[in-house]
Amino acid sequence: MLIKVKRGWELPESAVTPEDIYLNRRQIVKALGIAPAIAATASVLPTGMAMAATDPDPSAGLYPVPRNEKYTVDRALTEEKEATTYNNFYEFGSHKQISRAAQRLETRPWNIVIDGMVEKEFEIGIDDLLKQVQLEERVYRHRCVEAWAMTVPWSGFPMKQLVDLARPTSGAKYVMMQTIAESKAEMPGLRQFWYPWPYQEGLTMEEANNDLAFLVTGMYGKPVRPQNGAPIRLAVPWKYGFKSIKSVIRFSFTDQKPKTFWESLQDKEYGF
Ligand SMILES: Nc1nc2c(c(=O)[nH]1)N[C@H]1C(S)=C(S)[C@@H](COP(=O)(O)O)O[C@H]1N2
Ligand SMILES: [Mo]
Repeated sequence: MLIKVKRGWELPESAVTPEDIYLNRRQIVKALGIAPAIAATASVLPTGMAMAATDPDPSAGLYPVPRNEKYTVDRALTEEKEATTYNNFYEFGSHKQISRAAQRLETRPWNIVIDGMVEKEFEIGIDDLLKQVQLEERVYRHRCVEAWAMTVPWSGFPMKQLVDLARPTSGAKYVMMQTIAESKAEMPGLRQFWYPWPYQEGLTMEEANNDLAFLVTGMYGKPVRPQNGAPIRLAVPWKYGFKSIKSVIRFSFTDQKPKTFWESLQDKEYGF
């Protein structure tokens, strides 16, 4: 097993003052739309005002989607319970038991920015994006550098469909992706300031257009869970798990090789 970072000096999460009482930017935006009068007195706002992950997901009706039999693996599926309770998502903590904490992630509204070397930069809401793509199910295996692996029936669409919507210019060589990192109350791991937030990953244009590169929006016939990267994450089965960036809010097309989260921490063990 590879050791990612020296952990001995990390602050235990319990030693940090909880910030739940503060309103984060997204909550403020949403609160303003609903009740401008109370938005001023932030501390009395009920936390349930913004959509919690436990609310009905507006995309729930889209699943299950037909399985693409071209992509299956010769392995038993990982139990759903396991795939949704043993996770890596450092924004919620640098251990595997982040699934409960991840329920705080507000997955609606969820706007995705497409920018950089594209014909025209734009922003699109996840539910609008879902209307413009063809969803299918694929069984992929992903392997973490820590030597555990999962076999999961993901639902989503080939990343090529997003590239086509984005219309990169001919000079674009890479696509850089970024995970949301707006609120420490929502994502307590962001308090671990020594990590290079936001989580960032990259693919070459060739990799992004490879039919295997899959943008995941569902799993086990349901919308993808927050702990697994709701509402949209990557799955690139020919790479280690760390490439499969979760909860993406930005796809940026560029001719510069993007810096990636793990590479900037330990480039010997985590290549591009
Ligand atoms: N934003 C973000 N994406 C991430 C990570 C992370 O910490 N933050 N961890 C990566 C790693 S190391 C792995 S192995 C997979 C784990 O995905 P899973 O929890 O759905 O199995 O997510 C990847 N994507
Ligand atoms: Mo990983």
